[in-house]
Parts: sequence; C-alpha cells; structure tokens
Amino acid sequence: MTHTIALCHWINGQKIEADRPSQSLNPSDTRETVAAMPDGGSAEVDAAVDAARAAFPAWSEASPEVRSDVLDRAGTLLMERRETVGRLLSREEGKTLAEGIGETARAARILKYFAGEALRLHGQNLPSTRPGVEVQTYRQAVGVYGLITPWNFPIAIPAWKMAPALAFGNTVVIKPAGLTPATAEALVAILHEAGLPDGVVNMVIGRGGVGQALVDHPGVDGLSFTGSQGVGAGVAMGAAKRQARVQLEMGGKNPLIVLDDADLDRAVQIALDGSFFATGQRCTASSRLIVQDGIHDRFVAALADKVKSLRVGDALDPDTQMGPAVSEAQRDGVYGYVDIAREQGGRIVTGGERLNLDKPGWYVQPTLIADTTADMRINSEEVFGPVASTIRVKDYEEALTLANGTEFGLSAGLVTQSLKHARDFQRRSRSGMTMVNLPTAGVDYHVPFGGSRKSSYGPREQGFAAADFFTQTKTSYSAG
Ligand code: UN1
Repeated sequence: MTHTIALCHWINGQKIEADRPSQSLNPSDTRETVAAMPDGGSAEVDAAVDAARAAFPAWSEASPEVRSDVLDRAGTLLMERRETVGRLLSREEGKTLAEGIGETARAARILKYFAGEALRLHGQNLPSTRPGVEVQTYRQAVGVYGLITPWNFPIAIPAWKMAPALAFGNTVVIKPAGLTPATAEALVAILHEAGLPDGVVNMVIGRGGVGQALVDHPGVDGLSFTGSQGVGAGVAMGAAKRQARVQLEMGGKNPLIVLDDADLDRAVQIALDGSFFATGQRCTASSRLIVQDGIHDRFVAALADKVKSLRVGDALDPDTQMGPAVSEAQRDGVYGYVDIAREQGGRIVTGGERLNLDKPGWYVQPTLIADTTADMRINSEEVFGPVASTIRVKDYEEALTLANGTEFGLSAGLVTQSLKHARDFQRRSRSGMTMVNLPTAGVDYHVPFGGSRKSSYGPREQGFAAADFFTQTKTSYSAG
C-alpha cells in the first residue's frame, strides 16, 4: 500500500497548505487514494498571479542561459526519475506503466528541447522602404500565462505549455486537471529543485472555478488550454472580452482511412495503436476507421482478433496492455456511446459489455463497432475511450469526403501503398496533422501540433511554432 500524497498549492516558491476536501483516486483500484488535494479559488489565483507578475521582470530580463539551464536541469532530473514519476502517473491516470514512463521521458525531452529554444529566439532584419532606415523585428516575452491542462497527458501537456512559456521569459500560473494533480505537482516540484526562481511557476489546484478565475483575471496576459470543446469555447470568449491571448487544443474525431492496397497487418497494427493505446483517451486517437470495400471484411476480422486479445488490467501490472478509463464518469460515457451506437444500428464486433475485474476500477472493454454510417452519433461526437467504429466506402474519394466531414480537424491518417493517394491526402485533408502509414496519435515534440475548425483555436503549440504564442513581436525602425 502506498501512502496518500498531501498536495499543496505552489505560490511564490512556497507550498501553501490548505484544507484538502477532494481526492484523486487510482482508477485501477479505486480503494486507493493517490492524493488528497486542496480546492483553490479566486483568492489563491489572485496570490498566484501577483507572484507571477512580481517575478516577471527579473525572469524576462535574465540571460537566456539562465532560463535554458533551469529547463535543462529539470529535464535531466525528470529523465532520471522517469520510473518513479511514470509510476505515479500510471497510478493516478490509469495508462499502463510503459505508457506512463514513456510520457514522463517525453516531458523530460520537451524541457530539454525548449532549453535549447531559449537560445534560438530570433527575429528578422529587413530593408526599409526609406533609404537609410533599418527595420528589425524581435520577439519579447509577453507576461503572465494561465495554463489549464487536462488529465490524459498529466505531465507531457503541462511540460509542453510551461517549457516554452518559461524559455521565452514568461511566468505562469498553472491549474492542473483535478483528476491528476499529483503528477503535475511532481513536475512543478522538479522545476523548483532545478533552480527556478520563486514566483516564476505557480500552481493552483482545484476545480473549474480556478480555471474561470484565471480566464477572468486582468493580470493574466495569455491563456493556453487543452480540454473539451465546450469548456474551450468559454475560455476563448472570456479571453476575447478582455483581449487576452488565447490558444485552445480541444477534441478530435480523427479518421483513419484504410485503402484496398494497404498491407493488412500494418493497417491493423496502426488502427490498434491509434484507437486503443492509452485507453483511447487521446485527442489524437483514431475513432473513425474508414475502410475500402475490398479490404473491409478482412480488416475488421483481423482487427477484432487483436482487440479481443488486448489484456485489460491494472495499469501497474506488467502484463497489462490497456489500463482503465480515468474515472467513473469517463467509463460511463464510453458505455453510453456504445449503447447509442448499438441502438442506431452499429454491429458490435467485439467488446461492448460491462467489464468487472477482480478489483474495483474503471475498466472498460476495448470495443470495435462495424457497419456504422457517417450520420450516427458514434461518428460525430468524441468518445474519448477505447472505441472505434468502421465505415465502409467504395473508393478513396468517398473516404476523403467522409474523413473531412466532421466539425473537428485534428489528426487524420491514411494507410496505403499509393504515393498518388498519399500525396493527395496530405494536400486535401482538412486536418491540422496528417499521418501516412502511421497512427493518428503519437506526435513529435519539436514540430507544430494542432488542428483546424473545432479542434484548435489560436496559434499552434510545440516545436518552433510555440514562439508565436509565447512571445510578442516588436518591430523596430532606426535611422543612423
Ligand atoms: C499524442 O498523440 O502523442 O490531449 C499527443 C491530447 C493531445 C496530445 C496528443 N493534446 O490527447
């Protein structure tokens, strides 16, 4: 039995004690409380924003080497502790230990990547239209960023929002997801251990009220949010009201097209990974499998075999291939969508039953639903669980039209051996990211991440694009 972590807010480099009315539970065994946590509100947000504002001048004016060193040291510490932090992540979120350790290592690499980016912030030097005049652009820190992060990547997403914010000289207040605060806290603690000055990163733990207080706070210059579409829309409206910068990453209904010429085994493995790994709880997960007539039946049969044999169990058990859903509400939402799909005429090929294992946890059966059509709810709403539905199509053009036919546009995949179709897909897919012969989920950290339409709003995250959101451009004219 592991002890319950008593979480505190972090304000101005101090751990702030408070009552801890809520808990985060282990979704693999809900008898275990991972952490007891405070429930912050606008008073804590005010104090955190004050601390972030006070820390901003020194941090933004420090040599980029200072910022780079902190991020680099934090990356090293996190990489060294990836097993313990990854274990905590798996206990709190429910993804398998391999996935938890992998995500922690990814967060460490993100910190190190942005340690380098701190030194590479660059502008432009242009001729003016007026003789004797020079124009330069350079990028400057903006101020205080409010970061609102989700439970499904409890360390990677805090890292990929905090690291660029800090690298370019901003200070932050982060509100981690209420289901996974202990994992986020581990990252905040490591940043301080790595030498982060007081007040540069502040964390307020709590529910939606904390997020709302950040959105409304006049001292917060920019907001970066990852979460559901509905909440995201509210964040954007709140930001627009007071002209704060805003960046949203929201849902997906990501298509994976499988054409007749695809290698069957490869297509099945790509669908399995994209739809079911991390329990399908990725905004990049493949949920609509759009399959051409000639390969359809073989593909559905082969994928069903693999899905059926996935070992669902305790995230920490080394034999487990798929952990539980993160919470009861999430699990019930998955069941609800499977029931709706069944009622609307979908054929459950495998899964779809309630799953009870030998311990109380939010386990779900990985589920494959065939014979669905584009107008069914299972093909238009985000399930965020281990469920994939197949749609049969006659050719590539029909597949592309369906793939583009939702209000989302995050990631889209194509499995084919045809260069012609691959290149056409890269151009005509309306998603922000396209994957040819790869799962829709699983992205690199040094290139832009984001989608179109209802999936994303505002500048891209990650890679070299992160500077667009976390800096502002100054245009300087001078004459000799
Ligand atoms: C990935 O596919 O590797 O919340 C990352 C999410 C995304 C991140 C996906 N923002 O699932």
